[in-house]
Amino acid sequence: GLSDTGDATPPAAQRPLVLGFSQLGTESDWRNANTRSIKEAATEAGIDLLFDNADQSQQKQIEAVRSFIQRKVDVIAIAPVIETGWEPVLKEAKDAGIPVIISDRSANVSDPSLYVSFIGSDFYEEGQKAGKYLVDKIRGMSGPVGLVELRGTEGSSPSIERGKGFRDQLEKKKANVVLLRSEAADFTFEKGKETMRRFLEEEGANIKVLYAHNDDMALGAVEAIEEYGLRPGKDIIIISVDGTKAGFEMMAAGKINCIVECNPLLGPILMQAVKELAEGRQLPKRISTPESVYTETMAKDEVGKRQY
Ligand code: GYE
Repeated sequence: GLSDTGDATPPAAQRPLVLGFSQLGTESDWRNANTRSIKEAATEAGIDLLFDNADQSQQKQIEAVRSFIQRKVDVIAIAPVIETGWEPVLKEAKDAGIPVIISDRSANVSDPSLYVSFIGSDFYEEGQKAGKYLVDKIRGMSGPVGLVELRGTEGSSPSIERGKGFRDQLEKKKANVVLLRSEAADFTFEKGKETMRRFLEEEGANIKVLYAHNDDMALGAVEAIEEYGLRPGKDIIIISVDGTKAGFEMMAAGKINCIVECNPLLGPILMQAVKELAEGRQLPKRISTPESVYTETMAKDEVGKRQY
């Protein structure tokens, strides 16, 4: 009830928690599913969400975090567009006594006390899974098999790690491949299409495999391949990452051969973490979500079950 001291401010436990979330952009279906998941989970958990979309700009993300600090939110969460450059603003949050959760993409910091937990996927493992599929798929093909790669945003942890895990796996298995072209296409459909069109103009039918760091770029590339007069999924093996509904539909149509899943539905885990922090509990430094690999033969059964 109301205190007789005349102080109208309710005790902390009765106030809704306030979470400031800096989202990096709207580049892909994965991202939009991630945003939806966070907004829905906040509503469901009764957490006040201050949501800021930074349009791929780290500077805007830093400004958003500063405004969250000024507004004295309870917890800050950041999905970092690129890996580096976060130390100063994380230090500002720490000095203000506000815990920071890194979500989705990782941030490279030398002082691990600058954030409480990283909630997101193991992108290196995703790259390894993609490499493993490729090695099995090209077994028996006469080589060297021509490969092209559409990388994600330059400097982003998923692009760096998906590239590394993939390369390490190919090397380990001594895969008989030759990397013809590799370019950043920013995780977008348009850039994926445009870049694949250029790859085809330059390398033509030498291209036997495409590894795309996400579904949106793979879907753009499918269009470019068809316009060029080749058959995606047949003339060119396509391996992608994410597992969006649109990606699965393309795989069910036989135009994508393999999708390594990356789960964007991080909202409920994030809200749980925010609540636990508010209760003074310690979070594990690393929280990851279970993920699978899907191939053509499974696509038809799975496509109807996709939530994003
Ligand atoms: O794979 C891609 C998105 O950071 C894991 O970003 C995320 C990646 C995702 O644009 O589609």
